[in-house]
Order: sequence, then structure tokens, then C-alpha cells
Amino acid sequence: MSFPELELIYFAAPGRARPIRLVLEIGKIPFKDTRVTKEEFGALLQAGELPLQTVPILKVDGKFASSQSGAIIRFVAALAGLQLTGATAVVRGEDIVATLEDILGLWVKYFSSSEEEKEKNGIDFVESGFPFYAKHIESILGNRQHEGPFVNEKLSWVDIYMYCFAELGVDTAKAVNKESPLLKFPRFAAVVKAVSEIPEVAAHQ
Ligand SMILES: N[C@@H](CCC(=O)N[C@@H](CS)C(=O)NCC(=O)O)C(=O)O
Repeated sequence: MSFPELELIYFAAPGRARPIRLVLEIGKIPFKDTRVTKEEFGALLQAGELPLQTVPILKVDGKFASSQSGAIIRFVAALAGLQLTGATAVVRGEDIVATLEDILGLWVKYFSSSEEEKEKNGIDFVESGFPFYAKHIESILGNRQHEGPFVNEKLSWVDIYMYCFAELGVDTAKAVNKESPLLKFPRFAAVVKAVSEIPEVAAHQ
């Protein structure tokens, strides 16, 4: 199969690039994984190569294609055959993705809180914020009409998104010495486990 020439530009961190990198790796799609330092990011900014002053950036065949991670992941998922197919898959999957973005919004508030408030806000996130949204995701998963572990019958980029975003809860719980909030959501946890067992995910760096 032939693919366009892809370059993903992001920091040397998982962040918003991780689900994109994983989808490309699972799809066996070659790409240039450009990981920039803060200085290199500044140089790209100066050169006018970051239209929204943010990364990730995707270049296709050497030309700018997108500066929105949501657009990039849907594009690479379509190339990898990991897109949401069919109306029910779209409404179920996109509801989960939007809810994961809500979780990220809350987590950013916790993460940017002052040193004095950090522990208390972390505990609130693990015991109340994350579970509020995870309960909703769990109920969507409860409405599935199939027996497999994934959101839809077949693996899609949404499962990979869930795997990446679940770490916000798991890692914050570790940071504040609390139990993982995923333990209360067995269907969500089963998606995360199934994705973690995909060879490309297990081998990802
Ligand atoms: N809506 C954008 C947001 C991207 C974004 O906020 N990127 C952050 C890194 S995760 C960034 O480039 N921040 C600029 C900086 O760190 O100076 C997307 O999802 O792609």
C-alpha cells in the first residue's frame, strides 16, 4: 500500500502526539517523527510555520496540512483503516472523545494549580472529576451490542485515545497516593488493557 509522505512535528513528549504516533505505528504507516526542543519550537514560531503557535503540525508530501490534533488523528486513522465507520460508531465514539477532552480540561486545571493547592486538587480530580466523566463513558460502553473489548466491534482510533487519556487518571492517582480511578470502571479499564496488548503499543517509545 502506498501512503503520502508524512511528517509529524511535536515536542519530545507524549502529549497530543502520542495517540497520533500510535495510530500511525499500528497502521504500519511510515512517518517522520520530528521531536522538537523548546528552542526549535521557538525557531518554527519565528519562521511563521505554526499558524496557531502550537504543535502538533502535520505535513503531507512536504506541505503544511494541519495544526489541529483532532484533524490530524482523524486523517491518520482514515489512512490506517482505524476510522469510525457507520453512524452508530460515530455517535458513540465521538461522544467518548469529547468526554475525554472534558477530562483533559479538568486535568489541566489541576496540573496548573499552585503548589499549595496541587495535592488537594489532584485528589479532587482522582476522586470526583475523573469519575464524573468516566461514569458517562462507562455507560456508553454498557450500551454496546457486541462482546468484544473495544468501543466498536473493530479497533478504532477512539480506543487508542481512551488508552492515552486514561493515564491522566492513573498517573494523577499515583502522584497523590490514591487508588487508580479506573478500578471503578471495568469496561473502560478493559479497553485500556486490550489496547496496551497491541504489539505496536507495547513496543512504543
Ligand atoms: N487545539 C490544539 C492545541 C494544541 C496545543 O495546545 N499544543 C500545545 C502543546 S500540547 C502547544 O503547542 N503549546 C505551545 C507551547 O508549549 O509553547 C490541538 O489540539 O492541536
